[in-house]
Amino acid sequence: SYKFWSTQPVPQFGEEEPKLFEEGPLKVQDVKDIPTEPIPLALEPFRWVTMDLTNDTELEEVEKLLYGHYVEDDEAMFRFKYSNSLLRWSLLSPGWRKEWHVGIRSGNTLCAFISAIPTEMRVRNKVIHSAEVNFLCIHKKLRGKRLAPILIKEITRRVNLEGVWQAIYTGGIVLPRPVSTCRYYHRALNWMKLYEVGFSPCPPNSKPSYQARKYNVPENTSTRGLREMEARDLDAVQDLLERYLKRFDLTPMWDRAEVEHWLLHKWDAPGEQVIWSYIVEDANGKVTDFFSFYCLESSVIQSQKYSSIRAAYLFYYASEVALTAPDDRSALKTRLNALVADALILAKRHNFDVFNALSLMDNSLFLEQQKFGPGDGQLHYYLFNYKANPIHGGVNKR
Ligand code: YNC
Ligand code: MG
Repeated sequence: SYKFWSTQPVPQFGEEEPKLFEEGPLKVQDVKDIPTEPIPLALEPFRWVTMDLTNDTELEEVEKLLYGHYVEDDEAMFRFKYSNSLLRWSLLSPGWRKEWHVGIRSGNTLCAFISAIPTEMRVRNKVIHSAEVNFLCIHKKLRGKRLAPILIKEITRRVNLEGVWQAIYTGGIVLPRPVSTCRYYHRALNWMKLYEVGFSPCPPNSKPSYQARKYNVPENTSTRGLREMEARDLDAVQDLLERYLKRFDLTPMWDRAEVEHWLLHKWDAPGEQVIWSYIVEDANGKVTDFFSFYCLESSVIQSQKYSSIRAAYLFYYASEVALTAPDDRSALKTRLNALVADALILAKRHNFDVFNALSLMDNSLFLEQQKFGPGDGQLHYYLFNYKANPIHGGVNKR
């Protein structure tokens, strides 16, 4: 019953294969066969536009569309609130193309958007030059009009024109057919606020004051050699992350410019920082570990007291412990718990209300011990035009 998705080069439900199959593209095409004109937008008065996100006015328009119309939880209590600086970080990454920032205007009003950025993705032992599609958004008044398939076909056309045939995307809804499924976990840092906005319920048999105390974190970090990551750490972090991610089946492959962008992105004004990255240096000055988290606020749709929640999302991390003692899960568990405990302290210090993580990479080793609780939402990972066996991966969502 997927009218659109059943026509696309994605694995369909009911076609699951019982055992290992050969992985690869579903459909092979040639750039010369890709239309050079946009997909027809039959509906008047709508027209395609390419958004220039280096122009603050146009960036602001995307920010405003998402602010009012992007992803909400099931009960419509919270909505993702992507700041201008977070959008710049997400969409102006190395190799970005203006043509992949696609809007639909009605008159002068931006009423729909979809985007892609280039990324090298490794699926098991194959590295695929691909696109990461994100920020599909249609104005609430235009829902249910089959505009989403048109946006998806148009971004596909623009990506294909660059000779890119595979894509990765994530979503909360089930479509044909997830290659991986993760759950969000939440660790309260400011429990009382999360309680007051309706994010964290008070369990029966508990009291708000007890809950608030349960989620207290120490004042100071405890890992020796922990400090903010700097430009001089780039080579070491790139090397460590690459070796660490080899342990997973679905990962990005970052070159140096991407490591710099994703981990050390600079901000223009106070309050605009999007990414926090830390490294651990041993007595010989060697980088042995690193971790990072980014800031994504959520609007609280109805609250007298608070307009938003400040959430930190665990991003990439790596530890030499996983590589020197690959079979010693307990050593890695100890190390990751120490690192994440410090990440919580740093996030609290930077005024975050909650710390989120997905059930991917080695996160199962610390989620429970660090008092993360499962959220209700699932996040499904999809590959476009690529057939792959089910995966336990390490691709973080932004
Ligand atoms: C979705 N999230 O199933 P069928 S995530 C993909 N991703 O098609 P209409 C989606 N497809 O079932 P509406 C989807 N949501 O008939 C719906 N669909 O086959 C499919 N929400 O279209 C749906 N952002 O226009 C159905 O639906 C068809 O008006 C229905 O619009 C949907 O960014 C949407 O959640 C999501 O703004 C735009 O509800 C709208 O309801 C909305 O009638 C709030 O569409 C915001 C929101 C989605 C966030 C994301 C990743 C998007 C990935 C898109 C797929 C990319 C494929 C790869 C392309 C490059 C290929 C190369 C190479
Ligand atoms: Mg529609």
